[in-house]
Amino acid sequence: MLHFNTIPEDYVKKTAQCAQLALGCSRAAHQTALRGAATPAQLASLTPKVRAFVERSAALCQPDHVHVCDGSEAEADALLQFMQKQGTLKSLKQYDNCWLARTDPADVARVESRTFICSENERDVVPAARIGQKSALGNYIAPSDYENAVADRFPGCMKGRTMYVIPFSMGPVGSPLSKIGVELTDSPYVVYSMRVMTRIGSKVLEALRQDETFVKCLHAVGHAGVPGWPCDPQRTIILHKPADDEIVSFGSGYGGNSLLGKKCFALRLGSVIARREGWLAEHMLIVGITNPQGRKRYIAAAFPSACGKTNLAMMTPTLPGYKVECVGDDIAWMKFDKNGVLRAINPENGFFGVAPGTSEATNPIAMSTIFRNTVFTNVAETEEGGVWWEGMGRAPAKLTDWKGQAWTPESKTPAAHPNSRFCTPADQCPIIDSEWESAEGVPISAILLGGRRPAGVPLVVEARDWKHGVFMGASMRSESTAAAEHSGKVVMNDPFAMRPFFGYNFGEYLKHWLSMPQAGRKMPKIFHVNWFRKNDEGKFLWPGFGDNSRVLDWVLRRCDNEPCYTETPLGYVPREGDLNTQDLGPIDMNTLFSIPKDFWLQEADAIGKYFKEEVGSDLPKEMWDELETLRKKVKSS
Ligand code: TSX
Ligand code: MN
Repeated sequence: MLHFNTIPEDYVKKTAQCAQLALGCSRAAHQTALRGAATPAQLASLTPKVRAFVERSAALCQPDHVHVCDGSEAEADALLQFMQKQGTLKSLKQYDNCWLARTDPADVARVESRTFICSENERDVVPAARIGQKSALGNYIAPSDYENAVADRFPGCMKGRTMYVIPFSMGPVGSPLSKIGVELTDSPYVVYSMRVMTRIGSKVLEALRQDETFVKCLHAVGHAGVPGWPCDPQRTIILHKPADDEIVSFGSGYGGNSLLGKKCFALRLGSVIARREGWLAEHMLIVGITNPQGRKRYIAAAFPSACGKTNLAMMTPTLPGYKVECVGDDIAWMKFDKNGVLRAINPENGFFGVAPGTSEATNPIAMSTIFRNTVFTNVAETEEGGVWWEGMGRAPAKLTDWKGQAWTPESKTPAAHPNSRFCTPADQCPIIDSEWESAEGVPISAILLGGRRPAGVPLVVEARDWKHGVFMGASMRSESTAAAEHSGKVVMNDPFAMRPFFGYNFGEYLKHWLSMPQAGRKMPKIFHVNWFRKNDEGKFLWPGFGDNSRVLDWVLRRCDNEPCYTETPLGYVPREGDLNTQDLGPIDMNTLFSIPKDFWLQEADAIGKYFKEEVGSDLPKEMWDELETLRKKVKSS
């Protein structure tokens, strides 16, 4: 795509003429912002590759103006002014520099069915068992279909609009673990969100002068949608082409569909780059944990959606003397250093967290992070110019719901959309870790995997070794609200919490994980946790939240090789008395750690069926061996 090697004759001239107006025609506010925008000198100051990308994309999309983002405060102010005039954002008067956006009701979440990975060979993307069919582990698109999808949507799509050029860094600018992208978008909401979620602007262009490598990200919202929220849900498509370091997204302005640094770059393309370069791009939070002796360790943890990843990343421990600090809540880029230590960075610069369920009770740290310099999307608004959502506490008598309609506690629909979000700077988090922007990354002692498992799965299990840990990741499942056509909850496979985010064949992904142990490397221990086991009456057996520090305490003691464990068919678990439950009140530890034989024989069958039907001959033999070991151990238990 983007085979436009030349630009229309008059394009550079036109851009030059309009340089003073780049944020959108003759509005005074934009003229302020435009000082230092896309003057011919600035276009010329782009590195040749960035300039070529901008010019051929502009030739394709035909924006009225081009604005190169410098990342300044003045630029941010101008974007806010413009978005208020357009009706995209409104000020939330109760807080400092907080904003409310309401999307088109048809543009509220990532759309997996319209998200594709492009490669010459389908097998690069889809495991053997699913070639030519729909795969749960990634949608394939052929290069010709990719080009057609672009050609059907992009020509002239930015007419009447400004194309913003966002140079952004995933990870601290200049860190050897960081990567640069350039997103071209016609959405000022995307620009403003990208300046929260990533590092953007001139400092990134400067870094590009040392190394010209960047991921090309092209995004346009389309011309349908509601006033203030242009989008085109019927034609939405999100395309990734790893071979060309390219992402193209059309029709959606929301979240992971449009903030292309996050899921598209940091996970989907990131996983492909990581495999090529020998590191890991994972859907994991990162936290620092200091024990009562003052010893600090870091862990990374992968959980599917609705397991409270952000809550764990900002946890307030109940165990005396423990301290938890946050490095990141969603993505970890991890690489073994020359001393064999696994080092992790959070490639993001902010939190794009689900609002409903966030409260003083579930996550007081998030609550003290988000009420300044934050964009809220699709939450409810109070009469005082504040925000409200389900799970925050008592509902006010009168609200404006996420669709802009009057709402009262008697209303039958939720006031906030279930996928409503806060977009807030990470450095505002009161427990942000002192090393969160460390260029070399933080050392990882343990990797947690987990899921929402109402039955059968113990609170915590340590993998016997790395290979067993990879099997635990491959066989991860979690209870989730099923697709709209089903009712109730079902347990769904979500290996490594990466199901929607694999950039390449899942079988190859497992082989990559299996290749990590190498001479001189100190391998982190791997654990599986489940905060969500219930008893026969449907009551949670474990209090969760800050009391999860008791599990982390055991995990870290295991990292010190304390012999505080016993072997089970599933792996190592705490012996009676090994888990610190002081001051907890009664806990049914027997049920919490029970390993029901019938359940686990069924679970083994379900895992085997999944491996066979979704992966087939691409599944590494080691995974079949691990499944057989599990079966044998459960049978003889
Ligand atoms: O985030 C959660 N965590 C991790 C916290 C660090 N949640 C919320 C999940 C939705 C996103 C949890 N919910 C956790 C948990 O550990 N555990 C549970 C289940 C649970 C809910 C309520 C209680 C106990 C367990 N107790 C009372 O309501 C009193
Ligand atoms: Mn996520």
